[in-house]
Amino acid sequence: MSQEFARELAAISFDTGRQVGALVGRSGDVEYVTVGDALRITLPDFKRVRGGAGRFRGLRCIVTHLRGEPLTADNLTDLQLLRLDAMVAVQVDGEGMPGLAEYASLCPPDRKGEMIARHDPLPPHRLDFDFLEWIESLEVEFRESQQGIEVGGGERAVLVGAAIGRDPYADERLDEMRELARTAGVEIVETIVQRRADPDPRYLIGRGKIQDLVVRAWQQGATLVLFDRDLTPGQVRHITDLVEERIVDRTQLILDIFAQHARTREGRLQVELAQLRYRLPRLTGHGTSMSRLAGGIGGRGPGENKLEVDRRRARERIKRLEQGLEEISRRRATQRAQRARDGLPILSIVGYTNAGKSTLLNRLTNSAVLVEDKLFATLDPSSRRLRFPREREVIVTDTVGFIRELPPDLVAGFRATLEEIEEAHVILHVADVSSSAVDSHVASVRQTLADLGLATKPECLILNKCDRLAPEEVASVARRLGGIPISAATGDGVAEMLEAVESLVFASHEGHEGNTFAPGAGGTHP
Ligand SMILES: Nc1nc2c(ncn2[C@@H]2O[C@H](COP(=O)(O)OP(=O)(O)OP(=O)(O)O)[C@@H](O)[C@H]2O)c(=O)[nH]1
Ligand SMILES: [Mg+2]
Repeated sequence: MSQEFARELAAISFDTGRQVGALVGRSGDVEYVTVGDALRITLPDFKRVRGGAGRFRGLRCIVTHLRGEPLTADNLTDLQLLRLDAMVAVQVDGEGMPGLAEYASLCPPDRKGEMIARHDPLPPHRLDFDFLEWIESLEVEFRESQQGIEVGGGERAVLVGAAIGRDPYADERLDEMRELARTAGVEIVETIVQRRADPDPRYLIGRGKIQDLVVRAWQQGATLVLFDRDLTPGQVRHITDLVEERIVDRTQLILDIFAQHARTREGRLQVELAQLRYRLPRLTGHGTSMSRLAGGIGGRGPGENKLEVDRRRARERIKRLEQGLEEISRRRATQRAQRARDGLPILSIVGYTNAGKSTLLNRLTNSAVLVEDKLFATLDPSSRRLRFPREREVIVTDTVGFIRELPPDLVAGFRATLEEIEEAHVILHVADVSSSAVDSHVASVRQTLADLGLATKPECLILNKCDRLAPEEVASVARRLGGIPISAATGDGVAEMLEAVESLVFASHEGHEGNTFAPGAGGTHP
C-alpha cells in the first residue's frame, strides 16, 4: 500500500465518516470497494472466487479505522473466513490523514496452533514492501506444509465433536466416528471438540469454533468435515455458508458406509431409500450448498446421482422404492411362513456392529459369511442350519449390526431386514467384551430391540472376543453383565455356549407351546 493510496482512502473515509474497504488484487488493482458505517464494513462473499489447497483468495483488504482501533475481531474473522491474502487496518487521524497501519495474515499449520500472524503497526510508507514476493513465499510455505497430502486418493477430514451438556458418551461417540471414518476410507487429519451446555441452533458448535474449523480444514488440505452428531437442515445451511469443504454428519456417514457395503438388490434399495429420506428435507434452499452436502463420501453410493434431482422426483423415487421393498417384505414373510412350517426354531444373532456376529455364524455353521474389521460389514441377512448334539436342528440367522442412536431413517429403510429378527425364538446377543464401551453397547442394543418391539424375546448374552482380554478382566465383565464368554475366533467357550443356548431354545420353546419344533409339525411361531 503506497502512502498516496492510504492518503486517498483516509480522506474519503474522513469526509463520509464511514469505514471504507478496498479489496486489492495481486496485480495491485482495486477490484472491489465496500463502504460501511463508522465502526464496521461488510465484505461480500467471495467463497467461490479462486481459492484451493494452499492458495489464498488473491485479494487483500485495506480498511480504514476512524476511532484509532486496532484490527478488530470482525477483521480477523473476515481474514479467516475469506482466506484473504492480508487484512490491513489504516487508522485515520483527526485531520483525515492516515496514521499507523496494522496488518495480519494467515500462517501455515506448523506454527503452534496459531492461525493468524499479526504484524506490528507501521506508517503506510514503511509498508511499501514487495507484496507479490511476500504473498507468493507465504503460499509456498503453505504448500510445503501440506506436502504428501494428496497421496492415496482417500479423503481427508476434520472431525468435529460436540459434547453437549453432561454427555457421558462424548468420547465414545468420537472414537466411534473414527472407526466409522476408517471403515469409509476417510482419514481424520484433525479433531476439533467443543463442550457446551446446549447445541448452537445455527452451527451446532459455536460460530468461533466454526471459524477455527474453516482455517484448520484449509491448513490440513481437508476435503471433508465430519460432525459426530446429526445436523438439522438449518444447521447444514448455516455451516455451508461458512465452510467450503463438504459437510457430512453422523447419519450421513453411516448411510455412506451402508451404500458402500450394499451388495444385493434388496440392500441397495433399502440404502437408497434411507439416503433419500434423510436428504430430502436437506434438498431445499441453497443450491450450491446442497450439492456439496449431497455428495457424501467421494460421491459414492447408489443414491448419489439421484441427489441432483429435484424434490418431486425424489419423492416419486421414494414411493417406488417403498413399493419395491413392500414386495420384498411380502416375499420374505412367505419364506418365513415356510420356515415356520419346517418347524425349526430360529436363533437370531444380534449385536453391536463389529462384535463378531458373522464370525460366530461361520463358526457355528461352518459357513463363509464375510467377516471384516469394519463397521457394518454385513447388511443382508443370512440363515444357516445348525445341528445340536442331540440331533435337534435350529436355524441361525445373522444380520445387520446395531449402533448407538441408530438413525430412524435407516431403521425405516431396513424394515424388511429387521423383520427377520421378529421371527427369532431366541436372540443370541453378541457383544465385544474387549471393547471399553461394552456396557453401553449392550445397553444400546437392548434399547434398539425394545424400540423394535422385540424386548420380550428370550436373550442369551454372549461375551465375544474373550481371547483379547485377560481371564480376570473377562470374568469381571461377566460378573457385571452376565453372559457367556466365548471367542468366536478361537472357538473357546463355544461348546459351553451351545449347551446353554440349546436348553434355552428348547426350554423356552417347549415352555411356551409344547414340542412343535419336531419336523413336520406345522403352525406358525408365536
Ligand atoms: N480377537 C478376536 N477377533 C474376533 C473375534 N470374533 C470376531 N473377531 C474379529 O472382529 C471383526 C468383526 O467381525 P465380524 O464377524 O465381521 O463382526 P460382525 O458383528 O458381523 O460385524 P458387522 O457385520 O460389521 O456388524 C473381524 O475382524 C473379526 O475377525 C474373536 O473372538 N476374537
Ligand atoms: Mg457381520
